[in-house]
Amino acid sequence: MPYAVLLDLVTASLSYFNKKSIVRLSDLRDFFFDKAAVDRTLLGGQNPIVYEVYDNSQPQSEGHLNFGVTVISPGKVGSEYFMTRGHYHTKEHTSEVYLGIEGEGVILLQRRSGKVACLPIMKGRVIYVPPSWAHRTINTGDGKFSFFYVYSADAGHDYESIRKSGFAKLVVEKGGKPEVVDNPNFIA
Ligand code: M6P
Ligand code: ZN
Repeated sequence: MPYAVLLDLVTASLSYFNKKSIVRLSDLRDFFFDKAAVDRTLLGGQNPIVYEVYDNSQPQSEGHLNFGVTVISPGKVGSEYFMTRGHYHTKEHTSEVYLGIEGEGVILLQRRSGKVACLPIMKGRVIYVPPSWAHRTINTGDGKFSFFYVYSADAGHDYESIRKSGFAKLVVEKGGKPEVVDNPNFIA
């Protein structure tokens, strides 16, 4: 059935979602550059929430759209800002749209050819992720970074490519500011 939800554009909260995911540092060890820094934090007894996803998850079939809000906490692992895993869509021809609601961040995009792009996201900014572009969002600010997203419900998330090869670029803090640098561990 058709339905409506409210998206509070100040608090970035949804009045309804049917799937909530909480992703902690321990879930992201393979995705951060500085694994020793991850291990130090975990060994120190801390396992912070890096991001949460409030999803309106639809049947995983062609024609449906999933939508929701992702909230990335402020923080860093070594000098790398808190971020999502990032993924290609398993169905490579599917696309995605983001709308910035709160805080500041960037979206890193990359094609399998190695072509990369990096776009800032802030309140009101709409980003189009075309087919075949992997995407990862990164919180470069001091507070929460929240955005709304919509994508094909049957797209699927290919995390394994990112787990193995990483993104070609890292978003790190240098001298108090975000900088996009080459990832020395990237496998083309
Ligand atoms: C966005 C969307 C979701 C995704 C989430 C977290 O909100 O792209 O599909 O799950 O970010 O990103 P990831 O799953 O790559 O960690
Ligand atoms: Zn996606």
